[in-house]
Amino acid sequence: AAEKTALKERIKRLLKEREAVLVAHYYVDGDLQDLAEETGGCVSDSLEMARFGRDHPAKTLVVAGVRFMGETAKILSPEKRILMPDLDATCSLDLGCPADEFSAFCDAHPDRTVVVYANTSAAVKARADWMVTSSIGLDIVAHLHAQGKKILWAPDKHLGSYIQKQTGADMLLWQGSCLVHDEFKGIELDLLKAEHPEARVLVHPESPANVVALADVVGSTTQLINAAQTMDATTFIVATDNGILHKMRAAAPGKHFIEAPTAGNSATCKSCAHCPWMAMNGLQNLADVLENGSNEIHVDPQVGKEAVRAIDRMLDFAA
Ligand code: CIZ
Ligand code: SF4
Repeated sequence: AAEKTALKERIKRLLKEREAVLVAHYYVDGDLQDLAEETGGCVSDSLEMARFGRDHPAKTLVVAGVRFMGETAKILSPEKRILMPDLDATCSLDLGCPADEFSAFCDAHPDRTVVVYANTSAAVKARADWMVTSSIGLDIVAHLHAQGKKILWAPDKHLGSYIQKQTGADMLLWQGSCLVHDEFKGIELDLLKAEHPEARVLVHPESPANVVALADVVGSTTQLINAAQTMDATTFIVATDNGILHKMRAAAPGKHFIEAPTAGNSATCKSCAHCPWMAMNGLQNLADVLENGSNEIHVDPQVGKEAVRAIDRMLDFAA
């Protein structure tokens, strides 16, 4: 514990010395979320992380999250230095949607408006008309559908089919999934609900349809935290990365949170609902990158220029 405190103090000092600001996702270790908050940085979902980083005057942003979040920060602020605790922290959605295959898919369907989720590489965003996050994807697709547009959606098939059902839009779906949310199980969730009839169920739409069907609230991380805070209930079952519980407990003190069951919930694996790539962010590697200025994110400037259009469309829509 003494070691941890020393490490945190060192990080705070380095952030000041380097004139850097820490931006952390809800799914990373609670210590990093606390540090971001205490040092004037930001803890949030990927949409808010991107906006905060763009608008903050610091010349260096340290992004505690996964690679696409660092890339998005770089695309929005090419003049800033973006560092990440571990450059190998990726995402199964990003990995499952290689730019060359995706580009060929788009070429085969030129009549469709290309909408991609934030969890993609810079090169995939460069091929898209729109980038969306889970907090705003539904509204943007509804807007495009109202204009009579047909949509090509990538990469998350669960989020895509959820949005398709809600909006009635014509959507062609790439078949990607999040390795964390894909593990939530409807049958087990139904049993857990029966054990806790008073509980409200909060589900992120990257989860399978039979899990989403059992939800009281379906939403992005920020929307789920708001629901936990404002809903008139004291017990919640939560189907998203369990890193979010840190913020939920702080936002809704006195309330009780239960992790939704995953395939791996067993005697050997009590909490499988945690992203292995988010978990690569820690105090030690954060301190190291601040000390050395290592692990800088680079995006090809031409790719960045093409990708920023899809992101700016979303930000303008959100404004
Ligand atoms: O699952 C993720 O990586 C999420 C929810 C990212 C985000 O949009 O904040
Ligand atoms: Fe990707 Fe899922 Fe990890 Fe989010 S939780 S970064 S969607 S693998």
